[in-house]
Amino acid sequence: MLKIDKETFKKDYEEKFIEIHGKDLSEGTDYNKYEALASLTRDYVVKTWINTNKRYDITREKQVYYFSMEFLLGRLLDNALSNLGIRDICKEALNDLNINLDALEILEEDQGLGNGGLGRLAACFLDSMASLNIPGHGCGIRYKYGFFEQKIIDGSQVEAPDEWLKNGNVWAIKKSDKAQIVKFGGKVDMFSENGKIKFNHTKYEPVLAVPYDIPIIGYKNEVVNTLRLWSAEPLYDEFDFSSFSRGDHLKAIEYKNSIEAISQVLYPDDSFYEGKMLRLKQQYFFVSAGIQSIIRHFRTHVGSLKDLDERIAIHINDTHPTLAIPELMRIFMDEENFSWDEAWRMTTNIISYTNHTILAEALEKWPVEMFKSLLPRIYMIVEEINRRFCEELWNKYIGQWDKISKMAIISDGYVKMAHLAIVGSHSVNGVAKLHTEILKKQEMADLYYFYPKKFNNKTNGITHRRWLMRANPQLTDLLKETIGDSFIKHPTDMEAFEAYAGNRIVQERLQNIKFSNKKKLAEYLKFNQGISINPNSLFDVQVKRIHAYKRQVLNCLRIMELYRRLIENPNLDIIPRTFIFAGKAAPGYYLAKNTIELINAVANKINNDSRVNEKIKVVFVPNYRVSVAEAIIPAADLSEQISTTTKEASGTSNMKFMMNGAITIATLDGANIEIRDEVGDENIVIFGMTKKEVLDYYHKGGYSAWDMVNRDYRIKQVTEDIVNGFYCSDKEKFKSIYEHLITYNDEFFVLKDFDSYLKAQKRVDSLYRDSSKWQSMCAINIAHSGVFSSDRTIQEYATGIWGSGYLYKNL
Ligand code: 26W
Repeated sequence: MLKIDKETFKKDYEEKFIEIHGKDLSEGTDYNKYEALASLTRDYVVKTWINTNKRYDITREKQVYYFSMEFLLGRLLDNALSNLGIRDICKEALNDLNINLDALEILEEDQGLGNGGLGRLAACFLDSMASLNIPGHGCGIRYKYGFFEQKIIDGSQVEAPDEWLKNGNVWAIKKSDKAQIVKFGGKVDMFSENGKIKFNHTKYEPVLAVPYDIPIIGYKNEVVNTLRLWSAEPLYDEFDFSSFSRGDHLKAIEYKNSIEAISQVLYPDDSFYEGKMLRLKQQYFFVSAGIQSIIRHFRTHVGSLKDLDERIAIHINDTHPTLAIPELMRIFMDEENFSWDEAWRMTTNIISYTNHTILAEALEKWPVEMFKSLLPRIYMIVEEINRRFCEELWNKYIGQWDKISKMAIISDGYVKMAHLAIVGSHSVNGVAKLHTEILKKQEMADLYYFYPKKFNNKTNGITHRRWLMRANPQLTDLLKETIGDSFIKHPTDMEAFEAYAGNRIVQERLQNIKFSNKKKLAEYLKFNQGISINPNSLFDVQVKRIHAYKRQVLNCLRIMELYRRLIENPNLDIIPRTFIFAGKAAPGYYLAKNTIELINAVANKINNDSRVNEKIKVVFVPNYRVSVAEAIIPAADLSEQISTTTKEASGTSNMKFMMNGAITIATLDGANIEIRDEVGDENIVIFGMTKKEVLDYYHKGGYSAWDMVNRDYRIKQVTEDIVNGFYCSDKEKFKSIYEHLITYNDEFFVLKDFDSYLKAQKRVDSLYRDSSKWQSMCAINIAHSGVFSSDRTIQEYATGIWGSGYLYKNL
C-alpha cells in the first residue's frame, strides 16, 4: 500500500497540475484537474510496477498471459486510487482544494475495448489476478476506436465512432523499444540446411506492432501487472518499394492506411462470426506480437527456452487468439530449432482455451484460401497439425470417415478454430456447469470423447472490488458493519451476512440503501434523458447486448400485455414498476435493432398515457457500457435473466445484480442454475422450459408458434399489437419481429415461455408486497454472492489450469 499523507498529496497534485498544464490550478477546468489527478496517480503506480516486474524476473515464477481480442476495462481512476489505498486521503486533500473527487472521476472516458461479456470477463480476471498476487498479464489490441457509441434517435439505434483517445489517455505507456515486426502474405520457400528443412519467408508485408502498457493494480498488495495492447504502424524501412515507380508516394500512403486499419476498429459483432480478412489479420497481428515479445523477454532474462512451458502459461479467450498455437510452433521450430515433437509438447502445455458460446453462428472458421494467402507459413503448420491429428483419428476410428472429417481441423475448405484450439491446448473449459455439460455432450462431443481429460468447467465470476465496493459503497459499509471486512479478501465470507437476513434493522438499512441508489439513478436519467421515474416503484431491469436468444422481446411482450390489462382496468392492483432496458445491437443485426425500436415505441406510448403512468414506465438507457452498468445495477430490484435455456453460456450481469441485492427472475440457463443452487428455490424466481424440452424441440421438432397464438388469447393480442398500428402508425415497422415469432416459428421459444413468465412476474409482485420477506431474500442473495467473485474463478484457473501462483506464496 502506498504511504502518503494529505499534505504531500496536495503538494504533489499542485505541482503535477502546473507541470502538465503550464498554468495555475485556479485557472484549470474540471477536465484539466482530472488529467492532473490521473497523471499523478499513474506516477505513483509506476514505481510499484517496476518493482513488480523486477520481482517476477528474480523469483522466475510462472507468468500467465491472458490473450483476448477484447478488454472492457471501463474507468480506471477510481480503481487505481482504491487499489493503491489512497482514495480517502486523495478525497480529503482535493476537498481542501475545493475539488470534488467524484465529479472528476466521472469525466474519465470508459475504456471500452470490448463487446460485452467476454471483454468484461477479461477485465475482471486481470483485476483478480493482480489482487491475488498472481503474475498474470493481458495481451490484446489497442483499437483506435472502441465499441461504437450508441445514440437513440427517433427510437432507433444510430452508431457513432467511439473516439476514446481524442483527449489522449494517461494510463497507457508507449514502449517503442519493445515493438515487434509481424509478417503478412508473401511466399515461403523450403530448403535444406545440414540435413534439416528450413523455411524462407519473402515478399511479405511487414507491420510494426507497437505496445502500449497499462498498469493493472492489485488491491492494496504492492502488485502491478501489465495489460499490453498492440497498435499497428507502418514500417517503411522493411517494405519492398521496388515494385513502385520512384516517388510513388500514393502507394506509400495506401500502405500506411492499410497497416493502420489493423488496429483501427473493434468488430462490433458479439456471437456472430463473419469471415472478414481484416479480423483474421487483427488476430494474427496481436497474437504474433504478443508471443514474440514474451519469447524475447525470456531469451533476455532466462536465456534458454528449454522448459518454457514451466515458466509461462498462455490462455486464449475464446478462439479469437487461437493462432497462438501455430505461432508458438513456428517460433519454436523455425527460429529456435526445436523438433516438431518438442515444439508440440511445449505448445500444448502452454496453451489453454476457454469456450464462451455454443451458438453455431459464433464459431469461427476461416476459408482455407484466405488463411493461406494471408499467413502462408502459419497455414503450413496448421496443415501439419491437422495431418497428424487425423492420423491419430484414423488409427482410433478405423473407416469412420464421416466422423473423422467432422472432427478434423481443416475440412470443407475451412480451418475450424475451435478444433484447432482443442487439439493444440491441454485444457478446454466452459464458463458455467450447464454450458460445460453441453460442450461435452453435444457441441464438442466427438472431441470430448477423444480428449476427455482436457475438458473442465470454470464458472465465471465478477470482481467484487468494482461491482460491489466501488459501485455500491453504502452496501459495502453495511456489510463491514455487520460481518466485518474479511469479505474484501475472502468474498465467500459474505455468507455470514445470511444471519442478518431476518434482522429488521438490517432489512430497513437494505431498503434505504436500495432507495438511495434508485434515487441516484432517477436523477441521472432525469439529467441525461429528461425522463422522470419514480424511485418508489419496483426497478425491473434487463441490461445486456440485444440478441434474439436473450429475449428482450419476451420482456417487451409481457409489458405490452400488462399495458393492455391496465387500459382495460386502470384500477388493477399491481406493484408500480419501472422497466429499464439498455444494450447495444450489432450494427448489421436487423432483428436486434428492430427490437430496440419496439422497446422505444412501447416506451413512448406507455410513458405518454396518463391513465397508466402512475403504475408503469419504460426506459431505454442509451449507450450501455461499464460506467452505466455501475449506475444501473445497484439500483435494480429485479434482475431479468430470461435467455432461452441452453443458449446463454454463463451470463455475468446475473452475478453483479445478485451481489447488489437484486432478486433474479430467470430461466434455468447458464450460471442462473448455480445462483439458484446457492440461494435455494425460495430466493429466486425461476420459470420457463427445461433444458430437455428445449433440446427435444431442437432435435425432434414439433414446436408450433401458431399453436401458441391460437391457444392463448393474450399471445394473440400482443403479437397482433406488434403489427396492427397500436404502437406505430407504420404497421410494417416491427414486421421482422413478428415474422421471427410467427412466420419463422419462434426460434427461441418466446411464445412457449410466455405464460410461465407471466406467472413468474406475478410471483414477483406478491413477494415484493411483503417488504420484510423481500429484503430478507435480498440479504440471502448478497450473502451467497461471494462464490461468484472472479477471485474464486481465478483461483480455480490458477490451480486447475495454469499451475501458477504457488512459487511466490511459498517464498
Ligand atoms: C466472432 C464473433 C464473436 C465475437 C464474440 C463470437 C463470439 C464472441 C463472444 C464469445 C461472445 C460472448 O461475449 N460470449 C459471452 O461470454 C460471457 C463470458 O464468458 C458469458 O457470460 C456469456 O454468456 C456469453 O454470451
